[in-house]
Amino acid sequence: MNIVSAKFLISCEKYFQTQEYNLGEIAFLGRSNVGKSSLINALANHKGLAKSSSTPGKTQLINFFEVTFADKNKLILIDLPGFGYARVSKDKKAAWNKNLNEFLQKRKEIKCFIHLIDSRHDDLDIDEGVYEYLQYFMNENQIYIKVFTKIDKLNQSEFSKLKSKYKDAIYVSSASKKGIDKLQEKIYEFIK
Ligand SMILES: Nc1nc2c(ncn2[C@@H]2O[C@H](COP(=O)(O)OP(=O)(O)OP(=O)(O)O)[C@@H](O)[C@H]2O)c(=O)[nH]1
Ligand SMILES: [Mg+2]
Repeated sequence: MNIVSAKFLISCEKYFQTQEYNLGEIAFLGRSNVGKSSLINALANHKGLAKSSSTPGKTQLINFFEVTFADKNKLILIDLPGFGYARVSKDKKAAWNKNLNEFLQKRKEIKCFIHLIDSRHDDLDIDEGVYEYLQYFMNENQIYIKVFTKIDKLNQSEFSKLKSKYKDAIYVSSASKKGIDKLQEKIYEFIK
């Protein structure tokens, strides 16, 4: 099912500033520069909806977007600040971590946590333990999906190797649009 329209709703710094929408929500998380904002734009087929940049640390707030599928069903996509962004002060980093942590734990409307991993670097320390961290507070209505990004950067043999290593993952390129339809189908399952 295709997404036919998308709109920005709100940016928040922390959980208590968020609003209720009574829609299923999908959260995109992963390290800075992995391609979260670009993936939201590719899914929504809307360039410039979420702000992306080649400089890490672009997304600094929790951003809510509403997308509408061809059959009029709607979902919320949530773009998050990347973790591991180093070029801010220690205090700011600690505050971000606290805000992000609280948001992920309390926002029970999130039906799906999409963990983005750069397909060229599937073994970074920063991605280790993300699943375990989420498991501490996820409930039975929430699921976790690994999505490998930037697959346009892999050659055929690298791609085959990665695919055989993570059989349940989804593989996408926001640049070539490969795998975007598959991810659209997957998130459509979380319509309320
Ligand atoms: N080749 C290629 N580049 C991509 C792809 N997706 C994103 N990029 C590039 O990667 C860079 C980072 O993309 P963003 O979408 O801003 O990444 P982000 O995860 O939102 O980063 P933060 O907001 O800093 O956490 C940009 O230069 C994008 O153009 C992709 O599928 N292929
Ligand atoms: Mg971003």
